[in-house]
Amino acid sequence: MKKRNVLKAAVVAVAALSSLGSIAQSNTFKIGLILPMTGQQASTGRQIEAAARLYMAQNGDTIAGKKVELILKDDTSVPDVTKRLAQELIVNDKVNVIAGFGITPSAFATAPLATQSKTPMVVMAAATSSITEASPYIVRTSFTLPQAAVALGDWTVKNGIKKVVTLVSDYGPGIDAEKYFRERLILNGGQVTEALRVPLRNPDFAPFLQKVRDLKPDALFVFVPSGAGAAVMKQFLERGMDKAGIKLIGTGDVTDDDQLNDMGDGALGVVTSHHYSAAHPSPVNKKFVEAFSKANKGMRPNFMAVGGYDGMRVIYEALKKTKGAGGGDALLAAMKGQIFESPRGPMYIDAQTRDVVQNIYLRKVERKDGELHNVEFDVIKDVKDPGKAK
Ligand code: VNL
Repeated sequence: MKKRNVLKAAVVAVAALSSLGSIAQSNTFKIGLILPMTGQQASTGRQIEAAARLYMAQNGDTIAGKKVELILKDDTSVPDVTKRLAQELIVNDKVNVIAGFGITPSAFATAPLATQSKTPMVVMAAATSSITEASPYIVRTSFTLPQAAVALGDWTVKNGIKKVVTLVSDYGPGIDAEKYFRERLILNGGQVTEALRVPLRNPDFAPFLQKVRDLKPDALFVFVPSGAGAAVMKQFLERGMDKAGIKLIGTGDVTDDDQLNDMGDGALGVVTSHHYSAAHPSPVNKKFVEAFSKANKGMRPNFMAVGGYDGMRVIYEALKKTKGAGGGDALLAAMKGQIFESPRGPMYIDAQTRDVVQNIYLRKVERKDGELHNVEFDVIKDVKDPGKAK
């Protein structure tokens, strides 16, 4: 008898606990943020984490009656690790959204899990065009390499640069950059005299740059991922390639705001195309840069930070719109078509492709208020990913 009562009590206690558990769970909204916090792409993780935390500090952590919880995981930019972490976040932590994804292979490795579990996946960094096609649950707030590269392909020939050597990291975004820059250059009457690809992991730029110096093109077009630009710049200058009359151009990843101010005067005059500059002259951006810097010991936000900040906004607004009810499909629907002013300028999430549509700026490195900046001098408005038309 006694034993049975104890058992009964235990059953009741467990039932109470589990219903408490489900109440607690339904009152929290969990975002699983997977980023490279260590390893070669650590600066991307640092920038995006800082931006996500800033967004939460500015907008509160209770939305539609739910407590927003950010669960940060370090994937060290190894795709198998990204996938395992995403699986744990979805199955064990029961997150409502997964976000982050520092590099393309990490995003591709995780996409099938988003589809299977119907979990919205907000890509804040990775920028290969085809990523959004890997799952109908992917929404992107960063950019695509074709978006950035096409604008520069137009600018180059118009500015008397005809013969170009391309140098890209040998994976998704590099291949996109090479292809779309080249197509546009040729369309305008220019020529790619050599296309060089360097490994993503532990690249040694020296032999490639030596080759470029011998080829003596009008310009060297570069795509390397965020964090690798300073090494390219240093070796480019050490070889005196600027003095030999070779211009350095590229997508804005090479003059990354995270590193630009430490690159020295040799970087002055480098022209790039991109969607974000910390020097973008809008009140919204000034406020963003100031708040970011203040919250992070003077750190300057780069294009990764803005992808993280806007990604949080897209998630928050979707949560507001669905009033915290509904699952992944409702959230995803509320993410599609969002239109707003980002620190980068106006942008929206294309409802069909779930990809970002935004302005692409041409910028030149200049000294401004004593610091090196990507100063915008031209804009191509509302650029859709050119990769999607194919
Ligand atoms: C990627 C594209 C990564 C652009 C980057 O930095 C970048 C990517 C880490 O898709 O892997 O600047």
